Amino acid sequence: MTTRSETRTALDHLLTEIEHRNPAQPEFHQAAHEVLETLAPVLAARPEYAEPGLVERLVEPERQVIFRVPWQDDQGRVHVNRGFRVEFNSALGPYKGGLRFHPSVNLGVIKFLGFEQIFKNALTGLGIGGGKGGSDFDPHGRSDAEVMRFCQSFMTELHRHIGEHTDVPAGDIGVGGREIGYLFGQYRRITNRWEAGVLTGKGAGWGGSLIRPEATGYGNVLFAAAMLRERGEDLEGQTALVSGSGNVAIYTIEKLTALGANPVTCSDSSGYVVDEKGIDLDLLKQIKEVERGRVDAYAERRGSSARFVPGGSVWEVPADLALPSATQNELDENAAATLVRNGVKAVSEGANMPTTPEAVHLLQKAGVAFGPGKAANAGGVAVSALEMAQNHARTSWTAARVEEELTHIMNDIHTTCHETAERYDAPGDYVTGANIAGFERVADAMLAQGVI
Ligand code: NDP
Ligand code: 2IT
Repeated sequence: MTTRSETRTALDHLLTEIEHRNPAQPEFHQAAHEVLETLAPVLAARPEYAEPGLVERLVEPERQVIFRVPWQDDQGRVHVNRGFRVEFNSALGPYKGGLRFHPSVNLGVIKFLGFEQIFKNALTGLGIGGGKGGSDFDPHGRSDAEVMRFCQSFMTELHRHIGEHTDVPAGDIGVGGREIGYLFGQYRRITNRWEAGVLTGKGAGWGGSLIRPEATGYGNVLFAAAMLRERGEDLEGQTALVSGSGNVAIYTIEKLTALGANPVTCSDSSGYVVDEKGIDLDLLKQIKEVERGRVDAYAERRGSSARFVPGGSVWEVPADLALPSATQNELDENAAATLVRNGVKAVSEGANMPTTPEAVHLLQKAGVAFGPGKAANAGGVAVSALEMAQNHARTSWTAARVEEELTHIMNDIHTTCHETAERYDAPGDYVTGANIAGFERVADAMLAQGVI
C-alpha cells in the first residue's frame, strides 16, 4: 500500500524530471506542477493509477509538430513564422483544442495549453482528447488579405496532421471566426473534401454551431453562478471585474449582465477601462469585433461613466467577483491580495491559467471560491464537441437547444468537481476536484487501452 507521502515523493521526482526533459518551458512546468501536486491522494487511494509509467505517459505528448509558415505581406515582403500542433492525448477521442496566434507563442506555451486541455476535455464528458496549436504570428495591425495568406500557408502544412477523426482545431487568442473561415477554406481546397468536423468555430451558415462564439464566456458565468449557489448566493447585483476584451471577455460580460450582475471593466494589452454604469456591450463589440480597435476608444466614446487607465491592472478595482479572461499569469499574488482586501467572493477563470500558483493559494486560503480554467472555461470546447456532433449528423440545433446543453454540462462539471473534492478530503477546493476528476477519466481510458 503506497502512502500519500510516498506518492508525493514520486511525483516530486517526476516533476524534476519534467523540468530537465523540457528545458525553458516555464508555462508547461507550471501547468504540470499545478496538476501533479493535487494527484497524490488519488494515486495513493487507487493503486492501479500508481502503476509505473501511467503519469509519465500522461505528461509526454503523443506527437508534436513544428513547421515553417512563410507568407507575404501586402508590400510583397516575405515573413517566416513558426507553426505548432501538439497532439497531447487521444485516449478519450480525437485531439481537440484551439489554435493561438500571438507573438508570445512557443512550444512551452502550446504544451501548457495542450496539457490543460486533456483534463478540461475529459471533464466535459464528451469524448474528446487534448491538443493545442498555434503560431508566433501577430495578427494585430495586419490586413484581412495578410491574415488570409498567413492562414492559407499555415493550413498548407497543418492539413496533413488533422481530420475529423484525428485532430480537430478551433480558435483561441488571435483566432476567431475570420481565421477559422480562411483555415477551413484552404483545408477544403487542398483535400477536396467537405469535412465539416475538421475544425470548430465555423460560421453558422456553413457548419458552425449556434452559441459556439458565446459558449466560453457564458459557460464561465454559469460556473461562477454554480459556485455562488453553493454558498447560498447568486449573481444578482454583484459587481464583476472582467479582463480582456476578446471573445471570452465579451460573452462573459453579456451573460453577467443578462443574469443581473454588473460587469464594470474590460481590458487589452494597452490598459483597462472601468465603467461605473456597467460595460456597454454594443459599444465594446463595435470597437473590438467590427473596428478591431483598442479599449481606450471605448472610454472616449462612452462618456463620463467610463475612464481608461493606461497600463494599469484591472484587479485594483473593488468588486465582488473576478473573471480573468485575457491570458496566462495575468492575476498575480499582489493582485490577489488586493482582491481579497476589497472583499472578492469568487474568482472564475475564463482564460487558461490566468492566476499564478501563489495567487491561487492566497485566494483559497482567504476562503474565496476559486474556479480553475479547466473547469470554468470548458463551455467553449464543450460546444465545439456539440458542433462536431451536429456536423456528423449533418444537422444544426437551435440556439436554445445548444444553450440548454451548455447549461447542463457546466452544472455537471461543477457538481463533479465539487463532489470529487469532497471525496478526497478537500471540500470546496475546485482545483483538486477538477484535476482528480479529469485525471480519473483519462487514466481509466489509458489503462484500458494498454501501454501505447
Ligand atoms: P481573443 O484573442 O479574442 O482576446 C484576447 C484578449 O486578451 C484581448 O483583449 C487581448 O488584448 C488580451 N490579451 C491577450 N494576450 C495578452 C497579453 N499577453 N497581455 C495582455 N492582454 C492580453 O482571445 P480569447 O478571448 O479567445 O481568449 C482569451 C483567453 O481565454 C485565453 O487564455 C484563451 O486560451 C482562453 N480560452 C479561450 C476559449 C475560446 O473559446 N476562445 C476557450 C477557453 C479558454 P490585445 O488585443 O491587446 O492583445
Ligand atoms: O482553451 C480552449 O478550450 C479553447 N481555446 C477552445 C478549444 C476548442 O476546441 O473549442
